[in-house]
Amino acid sequence: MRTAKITRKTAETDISVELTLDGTGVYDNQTGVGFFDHMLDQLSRHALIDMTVRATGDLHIDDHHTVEDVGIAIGQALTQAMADKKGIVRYGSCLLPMDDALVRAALDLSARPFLVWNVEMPSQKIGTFDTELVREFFQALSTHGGITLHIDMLHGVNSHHIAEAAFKAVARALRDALETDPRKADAVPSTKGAL
Ligand SMILES: [Mn+2]
Repeated sequence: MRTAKITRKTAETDISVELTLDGTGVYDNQTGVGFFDHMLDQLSRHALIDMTVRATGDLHIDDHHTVEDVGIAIGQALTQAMADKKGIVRYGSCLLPMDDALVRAALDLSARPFLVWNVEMPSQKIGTFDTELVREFFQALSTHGGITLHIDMLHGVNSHHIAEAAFKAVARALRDALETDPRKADAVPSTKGAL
């Protein structure tokens, strides 16, 4: 079983993340940011990664540090759980519709962090949540998970749908990329021999 546990404490946030990559999408995410919990639940459910997140952050300032630092911790946990990446498919992509929103995610578990973010949120807020924080989360996830991550919005008018479609698209792409390739289960999927 590929699992990881990360704890990360700073002056701004105190976070713990537990992941089981070969899970069934069982989740228990509590960050104090309701909409963000809803998005983390989607990530878990649609990647079939069991995920427990606890975060206590400086929400009296805003949600920024909490969302970014949870992204860092989940990225670190992914890196730890993937370990030597032996046998993984490595690449994944998904074109995901949610009502008006259509979002494409394509990723490479390359150990080369790179985020392409081509998403425009029509509103600044979803409830009390700042929509710009969705990008901050994926930037942190890409950097600390070592993921080349392209997220493109093809269509969308509702920010809740757009954000949720982005999380679900990345989740489905991650699920495929993390799967073991039975034709090459004993090898790292790179001509370099390492990722
Ligand atoms: Mn929703």
